[in-house]
Amino acid sequence: MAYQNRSHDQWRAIDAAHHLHPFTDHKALRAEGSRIITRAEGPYIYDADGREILDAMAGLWNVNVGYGREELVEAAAQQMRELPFYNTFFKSSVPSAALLAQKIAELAPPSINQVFYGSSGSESNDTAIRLVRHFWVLEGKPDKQVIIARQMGYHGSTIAAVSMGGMGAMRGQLYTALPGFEHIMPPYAYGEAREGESEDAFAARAAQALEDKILEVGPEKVAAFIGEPVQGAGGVKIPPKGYWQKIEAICRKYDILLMADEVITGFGRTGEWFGCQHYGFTPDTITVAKGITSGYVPLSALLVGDRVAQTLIEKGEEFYHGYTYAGHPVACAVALKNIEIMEREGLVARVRTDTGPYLAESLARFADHPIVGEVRSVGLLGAIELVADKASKRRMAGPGEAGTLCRDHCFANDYIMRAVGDTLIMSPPLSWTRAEIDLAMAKIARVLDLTEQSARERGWL
Ligand code: PXG
Repeated sequence: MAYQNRSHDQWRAIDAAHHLHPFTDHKALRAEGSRIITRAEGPYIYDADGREILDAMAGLWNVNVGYGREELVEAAAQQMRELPFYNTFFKSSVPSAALLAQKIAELAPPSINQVFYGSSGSESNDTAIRLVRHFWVLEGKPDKQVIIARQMGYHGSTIAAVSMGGMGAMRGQLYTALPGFEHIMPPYAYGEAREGESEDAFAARAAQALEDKILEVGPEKVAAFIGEPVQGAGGVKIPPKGYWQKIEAICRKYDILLMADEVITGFGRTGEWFGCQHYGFTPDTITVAKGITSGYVPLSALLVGDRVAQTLIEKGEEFYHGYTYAGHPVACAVALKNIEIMEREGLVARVRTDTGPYLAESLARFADHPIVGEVRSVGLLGAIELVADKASKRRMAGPGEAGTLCRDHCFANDYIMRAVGDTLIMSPPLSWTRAEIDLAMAKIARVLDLTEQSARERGWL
């Protein structure tokens, strides 16, 4: 095997010498050393010591068909042999990009029929920002430029994506944020609902925040609203029933485009091909990445609804935008094979009817655990929120400290969940069966107990 010829420490030394990691305190990481993952198979990843680790994050929310899929390797190899690269600029195209666009149009809501490719969620969100603003200029309404997004929303790491995003720490490092973005409250009932407020009333209040913001900015200046159907990196924040219908109605009332960022929810995560189908609303654009190729190679896309596409196509003016790797033939060939696997194995329906409900039922058992404030899930997205006191929702320690403690217990027990603040989240491969969910639940039971014990030792409880 390719990278089995050095020890973990040797790999760590090579890595620490020259590699700057994303989202990392580099001083702390170099003191501690990275965990080097050398291979993976099915639901497991293996580190350089050969430890077998159950990966309940599917890589980074993306390895939806699981690891070790030879068919995807073959699809890439065959495409590389035949045509490793050609661009899709200057009136050229490649078959896999065309076929994938056709396939996506078939899976997406009926009014979404066009695809603009990129290589990452951030890139495709930049495409989305540029395209919706350009759309309004073509429509003769050049003042409609402001995009309204949400606090705790994650749309990527480029300057535009962070300016649009609602992550406080990231925005703090923008130093100069791009203008033209506004933010409203997230539909996060556990953290934001008032004492005694019903689900309906909270949904109405969270959606009303959009209408209030539109009126504050002026509808003639607002281009679009963007949201993730379920806020992923913000902590798997699942909207209350009716929220998306209300948001959609407000967008239509003021003639504002509705943009869905489905980088996490796209390609089956909620038990439908797209999260908007799960929640029953129809966006004007959908951003996808991650699960489109199950992460085997990078690919993203902006799916464009008929209204925006028609204007773009009919006006006949060049849209000066595009990336070298837009419609990369290898990435598109892998995506086609990935979707074929998902269809053949019925993975989306399985999440909807079997593994999704089973995950919900399994996680619910932890609701009574002394340090658990709330468990929530939709499809194969799950979250466990840690608190010191259930009634007051008081946190155990400083921001994120309990979450980090629990995550470290996960790692030490060969299990991967991610912590967002004090919320532990999971987003396992859609190929997981009940058996893998059971394995994960056994790990969770153990790490919650260990976290409680460590918290007591620290005087947090
Ligand atoms: N939108 C959403 C909803 C995302 O979750 C992006 C856009 C950006 O995609 P790229 O491919 O540019 O990273 C994302 C990515 C985490 C984590 O730790 C989440 C993401 C990326 C990296 C880390 O939760 N989401």
